[in-house]
Amino acid sequence: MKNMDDDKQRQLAADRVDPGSGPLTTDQGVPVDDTDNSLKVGERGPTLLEDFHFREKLTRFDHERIPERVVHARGAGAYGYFQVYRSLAEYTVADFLCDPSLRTPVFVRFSTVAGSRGSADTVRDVRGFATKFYTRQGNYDLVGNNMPVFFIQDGVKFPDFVHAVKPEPHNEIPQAQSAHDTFWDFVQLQPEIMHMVMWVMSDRALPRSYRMMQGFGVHTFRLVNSEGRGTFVKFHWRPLLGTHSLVWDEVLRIQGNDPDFNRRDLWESIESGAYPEWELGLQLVPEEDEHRFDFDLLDATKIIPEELVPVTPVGRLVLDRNPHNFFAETEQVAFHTANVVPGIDFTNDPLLQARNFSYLDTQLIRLGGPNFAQIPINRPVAAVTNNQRDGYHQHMIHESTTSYAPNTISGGCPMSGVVNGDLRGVFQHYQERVDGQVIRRRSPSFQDHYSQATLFWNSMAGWEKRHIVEALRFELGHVERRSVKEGVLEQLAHVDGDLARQVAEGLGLPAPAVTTPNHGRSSPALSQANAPRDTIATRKIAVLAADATDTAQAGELIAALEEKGAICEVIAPHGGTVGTLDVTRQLSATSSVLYDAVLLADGGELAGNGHAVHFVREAFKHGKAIGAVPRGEALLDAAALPGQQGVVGPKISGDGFVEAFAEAVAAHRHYDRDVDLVPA
Ligand code: HDD
Repeated sequence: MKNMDDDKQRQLAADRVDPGSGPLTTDQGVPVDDTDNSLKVGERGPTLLEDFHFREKLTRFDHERIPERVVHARGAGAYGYFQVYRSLAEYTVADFLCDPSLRTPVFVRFSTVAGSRGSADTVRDVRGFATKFYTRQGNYDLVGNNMPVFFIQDGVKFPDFVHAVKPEPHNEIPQAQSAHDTFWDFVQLQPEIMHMVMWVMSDRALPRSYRMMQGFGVHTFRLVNSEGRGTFVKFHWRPLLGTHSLVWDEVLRIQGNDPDFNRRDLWESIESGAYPEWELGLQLVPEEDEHRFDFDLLDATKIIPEELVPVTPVGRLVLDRNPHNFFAETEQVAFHTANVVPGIDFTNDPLLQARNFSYLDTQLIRLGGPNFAQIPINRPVAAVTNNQRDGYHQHMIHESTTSYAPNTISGGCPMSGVVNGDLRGVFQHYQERVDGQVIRRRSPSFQDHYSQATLFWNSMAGWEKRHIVEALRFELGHVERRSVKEGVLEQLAHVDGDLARQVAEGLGLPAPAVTTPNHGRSSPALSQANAPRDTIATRKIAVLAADATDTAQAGELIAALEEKGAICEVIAPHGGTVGTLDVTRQLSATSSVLYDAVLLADGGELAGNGHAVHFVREAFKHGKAIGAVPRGEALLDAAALPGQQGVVGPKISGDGFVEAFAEAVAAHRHYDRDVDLVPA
């Protein structure tokens, strides 16, 4: 069911305009006779200043751009709803978390961090996962990422970190990449980054889809119940489709084939009715347990291992509606960590404290003044009543004669929401006693920078470790300064000696002499190898076919796979049709990297087609499932694949084939193939 009629959509409907078939007008509503020729003195003469339409049109064009976000500039968004499974009143007074019958409208924006607005989607980077809940008690923003930790511990380092990872200032190179000297120079000098470096060098930084990645609030926040009791909380989003990644070589090729890969994927799945879904999970820690761990809950470079505090599922998020206008909605949406509602509060995490300043501040420049909360996408569905009035772009016409408090002239309005001492429904800051010396120093409880980086490394499957080593070799291979590489190797040696040795070997540098012993602990929940792989829903399967294909048989296979939720596209040497099948794309106009799996519906002609052979080899190289009907055997032979892992057929057919192939596709990737031998 499309969520057409929630409070937010009803509110937005009033702002949506359809220029329809009306006449062309100026911004003042004056009909225009001709927008193709400027007003001139004679047909070949100079243009006149009095051509107000021409001047307005150019002026508006000249001012069309607003500053892109200083980080997370590239993104894509969608509307949906959130619904809690059961009341969480035991922990919080937040209305939207206490009423299971309530569907709270949301807008979610996914993003990459380092690249500019026009950069490619598939880069090695963290992904933003920001959710605006339009609750009845005002807007609540959960501004998270797809990784549960962060690069730095104190927000005062954020400009340094961002300057280091962004393109270098002298030549603005490289775009949307961390594989350069300034980033790794920062890494070698700022060891608190090492846990996050492990995540960013892992496949988590290459999500297959926004719909197939986890989200995390990162910080420890606080839930507050009606008695004022606080509970520490970490927020987790878990995708129903599983957590899946691309592989590095594929990522590089997708950048050229479809720079909008993740954006398009989100858009198309929502348009097709395959609405992405996440489950919200909470890790809850009673206040009295604050110091129970060997790390500090206030340190955003640390997770709470799920083996210590399980993630309790509490609700679901569904995205079911694309925006109507990218600029008006996705570009102008303004998130802010300090947008909280009663029952959700902050902690003294110094990173969070800095964010609570920075997001409001950045919107003032980005959106041009203090009234940005009136922009339709940002406007709460809850009533806004206060004395904040003037400033650029005020859209409301406030009619009261007063704009101060207290007053008698307006009967004291707007007045405090506290009626007869009843504090329910108003935001009350959590009452925490804080004592301390004014001091510019990091807490000693923030000093262990390596244990959890090691925990992450130890928790990885063999192929995940291999990918991390390859990523570090690639990144450091692009660093020019030997001293920087050596500094990073020394840092890696504190995470794991073997890791540092393998990376050093790839770089042709000596392994660090001093290594820190590995503590040997692991957390299975951290490995993507342990994530569920039980569905092929929305996986894209390329069906390679040609004129001689038995299209009746291919059609049946396609129907059986689509029945399981897969999306099949027919790829053939030419466009139009092959037999009874419509060709989605001709071979020369697409690439295997845009698909999750390949079905060889034919062999003969395709076995002699370089595009087809390359397609199969490349898919194999990237770990994808390959299915072949008996007629596809010749193409399989031509591809000369070194190994059978994840290759189904051509000897089995019928239902047995469909089931075996679906299982291979659901496994997502077959990483243990010997792909170095594949010349794709
Ligand atoms: Fe941030 C944007 C996530 C630390 C300052 N951040 C931004 C967005 C996401 C995050 C998802 C994009 C929101 C959107 O789609 O519009 N940021 C995080 C997470 C962090 C984090 C999960 C650590 C846990 N950020 C962080 C710090 C600071 C900022 C420490 C500054 C002290 N972030 C910003 C910003 C941005 C932003 C400069 C750029 C555009 C915007 O806010 O609206 O203010």
